[in-house]
Amino acid sequence: MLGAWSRWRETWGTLAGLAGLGTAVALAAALLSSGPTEPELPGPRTAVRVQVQTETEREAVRTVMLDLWSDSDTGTALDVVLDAQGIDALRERGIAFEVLVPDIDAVAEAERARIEAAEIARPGNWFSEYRDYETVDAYLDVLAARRPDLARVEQLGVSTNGRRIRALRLSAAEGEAKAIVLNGGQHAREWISVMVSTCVADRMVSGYDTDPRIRTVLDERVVWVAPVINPDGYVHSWESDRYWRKNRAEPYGVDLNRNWSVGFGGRGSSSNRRSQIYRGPHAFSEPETRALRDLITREPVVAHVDFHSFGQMILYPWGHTKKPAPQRDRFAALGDAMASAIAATHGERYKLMSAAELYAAGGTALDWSYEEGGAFGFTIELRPTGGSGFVLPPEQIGPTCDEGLAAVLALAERVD
Ligand code: 0X9
Ligand code: ZN
Repeated sequence: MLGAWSRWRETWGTLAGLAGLGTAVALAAALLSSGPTEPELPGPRTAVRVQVQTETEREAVRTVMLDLWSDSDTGTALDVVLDAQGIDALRERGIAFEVLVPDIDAVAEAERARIEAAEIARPGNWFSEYRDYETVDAYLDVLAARRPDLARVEQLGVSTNGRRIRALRLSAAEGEAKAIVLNGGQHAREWISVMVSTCVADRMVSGYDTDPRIRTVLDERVVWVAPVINPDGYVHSWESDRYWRKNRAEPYGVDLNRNWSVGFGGRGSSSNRRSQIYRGPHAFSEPETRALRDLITREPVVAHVDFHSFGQMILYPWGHTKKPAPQRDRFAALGDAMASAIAATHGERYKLMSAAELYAAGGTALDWSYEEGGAFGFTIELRPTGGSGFVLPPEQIGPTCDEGLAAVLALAERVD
């Protein structure tokens, strides 16, 4: 679970602690004779929301940031991760910022300890805590076994490192029916997207007999739910680096949400393999994007929701260009219905806009779903708006799932 950064800090902390009194004398002598030999301990990695006024300021932030959590072309806010030197650099240049998470590794470590303790205690509700890849994957079988008349599990593909990518197919329709595809976890660190996808499937299975809206949707449609589209990345985020985003293709991973073919290679994606938005060598170079593409190609899909976090936003095409999509007004109406349905559950606001209005990015899923998949493709950025970022308190899984389900029902009832 610890990231490389935390491990490094821990190692030096331990080494410093292990240096007992006897060695301290020798160390002091060495320091006096040849200057400091022990490397400085790195300070915490801090997530901040920066207000940039000019392109020069934006560039200055880019050069010192360790990671980009969320971007914006139109607004002035950028969420980035900085070390102490980066924070000093902003202060020196007079760039305003607000701290979101003072020490992101401490937050990840607290989350890890909490999950470990919860596993030992093993209390009730499956959605009271985040679940790892194997547990989520096995839960698809549990749901299918609960209602074999409604649900079955299908394998969509196999990840780079050989993990299966599976989906739950939900329907009570007889004969051919239009399909709606939901997925989570394109980005490994966005754990809430995995939990919300799984939870929406769970609610549909358990609500079929009691909720007339769910019954109608499943009587008339097929709903496909693929909660973990990037299993290797998700496992890596659980086991090694909480803030891992990409898949695990050698050597540095590919950003799956830059690997789709529409607008591939365009703005907001990178050819630098180390970049967090590295698009891969060519469109659909990755088995994970191919798995989801093949499902959408072979099924009569009318809508696709790609769940992400964070920011509380509903995004519609285009993402690769600021030009309006042919059915922009229809997208906006559907998005508006989803945003209202979300607000009606817990009063939370999800902003509606085209993806490129937020920032242009080539090779994303929603543009492909629309142009090539013939579906109304949306990206929903789940909770929170900023705050704790990717590490969302587990008490918010249930309410965020209420929002996801409300959005999906509102969409399913309106597309044909
Ligand atoms: O950048 C992404 O892939 C998505 N945001 S995230 O913070 N979850 O990584 C948003 C993609 C939406 N598309 C565009 N903005 N074009
Ligand atoms: Zn994402």
